[in-house]
Amino acid sequence: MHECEYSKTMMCSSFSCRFEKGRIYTYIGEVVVSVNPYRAMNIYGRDTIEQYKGRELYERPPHLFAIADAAYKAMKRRNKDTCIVISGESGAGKTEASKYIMQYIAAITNPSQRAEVERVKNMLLKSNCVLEAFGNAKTNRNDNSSRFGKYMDINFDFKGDPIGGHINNYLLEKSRVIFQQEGERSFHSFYQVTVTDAMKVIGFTTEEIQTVYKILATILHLGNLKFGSDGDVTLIENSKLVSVLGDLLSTKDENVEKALLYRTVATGRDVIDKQHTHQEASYGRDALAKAIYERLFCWIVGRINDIIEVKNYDARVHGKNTVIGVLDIYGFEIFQNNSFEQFCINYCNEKLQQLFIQLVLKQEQEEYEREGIPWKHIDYFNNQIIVDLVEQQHKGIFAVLDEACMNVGKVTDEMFLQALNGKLAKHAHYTSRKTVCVYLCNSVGVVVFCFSYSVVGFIDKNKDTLFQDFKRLLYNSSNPVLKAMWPEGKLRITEVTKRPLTAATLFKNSMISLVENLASKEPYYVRCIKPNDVKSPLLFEHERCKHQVEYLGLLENVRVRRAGFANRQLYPRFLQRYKMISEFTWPNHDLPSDKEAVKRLLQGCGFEHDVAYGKTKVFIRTPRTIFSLEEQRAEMVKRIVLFLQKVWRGTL
Ligand code: AD9
Ligand code: MG
Repeated sequence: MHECEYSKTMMCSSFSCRFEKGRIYTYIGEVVVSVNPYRAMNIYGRDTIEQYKGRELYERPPHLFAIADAAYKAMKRRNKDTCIVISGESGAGKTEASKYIMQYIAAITNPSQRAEVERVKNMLLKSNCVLEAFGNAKTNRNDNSSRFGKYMDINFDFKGDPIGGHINNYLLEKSRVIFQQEGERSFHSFYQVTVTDAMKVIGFTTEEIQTVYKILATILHLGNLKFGSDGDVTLIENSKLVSVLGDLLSTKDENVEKALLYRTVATGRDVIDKQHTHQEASYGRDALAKAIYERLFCWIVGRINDIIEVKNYDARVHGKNTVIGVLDIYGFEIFQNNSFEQFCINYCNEKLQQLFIQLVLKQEQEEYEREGIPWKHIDYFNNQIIVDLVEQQHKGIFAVLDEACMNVGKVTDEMFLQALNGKLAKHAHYTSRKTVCVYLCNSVGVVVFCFSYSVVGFIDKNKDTLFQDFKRLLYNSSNPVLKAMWPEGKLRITEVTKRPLTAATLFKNSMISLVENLASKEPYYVRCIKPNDVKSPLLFEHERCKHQVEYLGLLENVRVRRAGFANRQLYPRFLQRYKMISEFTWPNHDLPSDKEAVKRLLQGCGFEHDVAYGKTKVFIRTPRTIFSLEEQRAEMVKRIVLFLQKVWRGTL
């Protein structure tokens, strides 16, 4: 067996053994690997929170709470912005992990129970329910799949208590409102009413909530709207729906009908109404349904941001406020039929993978250099080539797509595919086998994954055209909440000149700024693994796991770790924790420095071979050494307690 294959098999066996014992978390260095247990686990309660609060990473068994605590401590002690990046494929447990992390942070902060901080914490937690209702849906991979990307900043004051937050949302899969693959559903919001409670609690007004319902109803009715033809004239078959839509959108029925059947075009100085063909009218109706849902979602995020934003905090008085960012984005997904949305989602994951590789290696390397520890470079597959293939200016797939969309006249998806073939035929990671498929090959180590996408729909989804007439219709609504969602509708036809940015460009730009933002913070990672496709708490499929180990780059992660050190601690901190296990350091040492004292302690325990001494920190190669130190410490604590009890009782 190839060495790489063997290592993967071993890694999966270890995850599998731990999974069977209910140990769903494992560390690779400071990265937490989480295997979805698909059952309720009794490991998130108050008692567990207490065990992890303020502890160092290796002092307790691997847990999400330990990572959350590490990010929190780094932020509080060093006044540093940190972030927790959660990745893994669809259904692997990212959203659940992000919620536990937030719950942990909420539980360990605000010991003095300040009312305002409690209010903020409550808002931050409740906002999740609202976002999930509107942005999540049942897919064939996950019953509660996030169909948008979410990055949430939590702001803290100088005491380390939450004072507000901000959410950035990324590319909602809005096509879901008009089409779902077999076995899937539209967004939860179309099936639930219990949302409303959470919306009320976080401060949406009754008028706002009513408008939300009206928009959902509009989308459902649009789904039933049918067009017919009378000769050359396009008609609405079930015209009664027009007045229903008029009521829901608080606008005149005839305006609704006109916007559905005509578009206003400027030809020179003249403005004329051009009738839609049957096909154009259907396209317009679907585009409207998608656009109003997307606009609703963005508006909800905006309202939540208004509610949770930091208020009344003067940095000059209270000091800098610091941030922990939590990223929960849609995971890699490959369905039977993959389209533009999957292409964007998977590109986003490639970008995050790139950041992971760079930061994990870079940080490691920098720390060894800073501390004067010898370091040997580790080779790894750099997926920058895949990221470039998608996003590079002029040559990347997005650029070719944008160019195709800019052409005047009818551009088809097939023409786009031909343009891609012309530009990328020789690219090592691109093949196009069938007429409608693009294969993006991501080679990690020796294995090559081919992700294939159908180009059908790429042009339309990228152009993302919504006729101006709809924007004007909605802006002219007498419902002020709805009107406020469509500010660009106030432009007259002759004033609209700028071509809007394409969906791909908007997404690319938002991904670039997301990665810049993450790179500016100290990152902590949670890598989620999905053990099986049937949501079973009992089944661990090794092949599936190996596949994920591969594309999450966990082997590289381990290699870096193996060549490096599992744990590092500042000398004074190390002594504070373990000084009681050595006669040279307990209760105090008389050596020239803490570094010398740590050396003496470790020599005495026989761990000399497993450590290296940096300028300010001791580096420990294997977790086993830490566990052994912890055991010796626990034994010593027990003995000291017994001794003290005897002293108190006077029985010594
Ligand atoms: V997607 O990319 O948004 O489609 P996620 O977010 O990775 O996906 P999610 O967190 O939604 O997956 O987890 C899927 C399901 O697994 C949840 O609905 C739970 O039923 C189950 N799950 C995940 N993590 C845990 C856990 N720690 N404990 C118990 C869990 N169940
Ligand atoms: Mg999710």
